[in-house]
Amino acid sequence: MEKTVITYGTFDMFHIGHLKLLKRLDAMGAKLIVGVSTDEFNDVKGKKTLIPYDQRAAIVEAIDCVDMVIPEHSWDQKLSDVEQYSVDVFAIGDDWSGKFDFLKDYCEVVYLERTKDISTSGLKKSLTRLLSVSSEDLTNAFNVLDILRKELR
Ligand code: C2G
Repeated sequence: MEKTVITYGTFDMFHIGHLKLLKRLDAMGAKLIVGVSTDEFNDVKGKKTLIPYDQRAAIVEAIDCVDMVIPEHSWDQKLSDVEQYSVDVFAIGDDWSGKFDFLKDYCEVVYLERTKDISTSGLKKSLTRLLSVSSEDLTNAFNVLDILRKELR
């Protein structure tokens, strides 16, 4: 029997952790619905995003294994979504473990292990470190590289 699976997330700065999760969800069912958090809802979640909702949603929608993207406007829409889309499985990363057990009366609830060593916040920190390098340091680094390149010829 074909299953409908739903998940929700911000999917800011889309990365391999997001992709692996969506692919694992795809393997669980025939139809994968993804609720992408709107910018307004991210304010409620206290999440600062770099990429606006329309672009985050377009990226998720472009992924082969995703059948439908819906906006996630609030914490409270999951139950009505489960009913509206006849969802068989609600799944999300285990950073949310236990948080959505109330859905167990309406559909299967699965928490999947997060992909290690990758996160949007980690990517942002790396970017900040990279951008905080002064132009003088960069120039010096390039000069050293130039010298090394000449030495190695
Ligand atoms: N994820 C993962 N591995 C990572 C990072 C994220 O498996 N290294 C998963 C998360 O567990 C989540 C999904 O990818 O299931 C999207 O992650 P976020 O964009 O951080 O979503 P979040 O802000 O947790 O929003 O109502 C639920 C919320 O909207 C979830």
